[in-house]
Amino acid sequence: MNLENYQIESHNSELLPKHQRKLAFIKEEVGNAEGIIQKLIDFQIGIPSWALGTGGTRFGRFSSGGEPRNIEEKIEDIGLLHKLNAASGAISLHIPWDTAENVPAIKALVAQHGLVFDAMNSNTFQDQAGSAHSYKFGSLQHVNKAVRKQAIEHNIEVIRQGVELGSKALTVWLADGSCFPGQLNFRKAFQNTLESLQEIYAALPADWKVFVEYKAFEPNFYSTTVGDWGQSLLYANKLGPKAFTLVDLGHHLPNANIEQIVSLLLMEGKLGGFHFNDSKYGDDDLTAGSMKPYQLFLIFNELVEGMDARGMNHREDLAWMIDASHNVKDPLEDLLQSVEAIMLAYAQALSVDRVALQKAQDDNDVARAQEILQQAFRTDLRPLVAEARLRAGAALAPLELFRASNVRQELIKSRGLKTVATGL
Ligand code: RM4
Ligand code: MN
Ligand code: MN
Repeated sequence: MNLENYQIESHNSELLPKHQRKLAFIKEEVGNAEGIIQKLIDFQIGIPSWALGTGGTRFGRFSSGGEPRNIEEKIEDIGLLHKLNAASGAISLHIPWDTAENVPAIKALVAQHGLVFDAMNSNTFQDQAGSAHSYKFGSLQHVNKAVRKQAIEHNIEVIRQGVELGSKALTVWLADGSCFPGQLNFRKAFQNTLESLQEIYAALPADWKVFVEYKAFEPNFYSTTVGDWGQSLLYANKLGPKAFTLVDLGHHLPNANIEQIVSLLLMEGKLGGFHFNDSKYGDDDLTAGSMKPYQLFLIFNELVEGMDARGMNHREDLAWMIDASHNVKDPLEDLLQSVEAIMLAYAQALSVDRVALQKAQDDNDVARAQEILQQAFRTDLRPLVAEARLRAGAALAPLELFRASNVRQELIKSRGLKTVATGL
């Protein structure tokens, strides 16, 4: 479904007077408002191709209808999000869920929607029809060399597809691990995984990166072979300069200090990418910022500080992506909310008074340091995020416009009520 420019313009003109009042107020409050707005305009968040349908759990799946039936329709959905918020300008594909058959046509469609291809994702956590070996006991770690070889070749095939599409990175998330004590020799599993990753690394084009994503548990419940940032960093360091750690917010044990992890990975030049979501218990894949918005802000605070310390480009130098699953909400509405929460946390982090914070740290003035951070977090910067959208030609209130234009009803009309998207 296409949203026309005039629809956005009439939506914006209705909301404009109220928006301008709020913007004028916040510009008085925040010193560098114009600088923040420009950074927000530049910032883009990748949307995963596997999160455009209704997710579900192993207990059930309740489709909201009109789900994209193929990669073309997934691109159209992301194009629509991008039209609404001008901040969802990248798509991340999961292979083989979203293999492009007609590459030139897919590239043209992506360009037509103003999108680019983000990191490619391999899948060695499910068995695919027709494949010779099963991943029941792991893939890159497997005790049987033939299974490892199959998984390595799949990753190299994903790189090949990514090269054709113009992607520049491969994300490897492994379900590998063990469910029971004694099942695995940890050291051998690590070494097999490392050797397999080395073969994949050797197939990377010169200008590509590989991201090693870690996860503490699930689907294996006793050990995970890339279980935390320490293990991921070990692999990344042993692999070489094109290998980085990828942080998925839902992949930590409860209460992990993710902002500290991010800070140290950046210090080491080994943070490569991000998967945003939120959780209360584990890998819940909930809407970013829906549970712990202060934590999201604190993470962005370290990201901005750490990237600036290394002179990094906020938009280009890390791969930013949402990785969520939508069980009860409309996936598109959920993604709009996630992008909004991420942009807001980024804006808040940009507004932190860094000079004052450093002084408070140097003076061991703990109360002052807390005040500085909470001042940034509690100041309502939503008008700056909205203004960035307005200047980029998008909607002041994307979710409202999404609903007012009956997008879901239109999608159901054209695609049907009982469609099922590949993915989570
Ligand atoms: C995993 C992990 C990966 C994603 C899969 C679908 O938990 O987060 O990034 O590709 O889910
Ligand atoms: Mn992830
Ligand atoms: Mn996950």
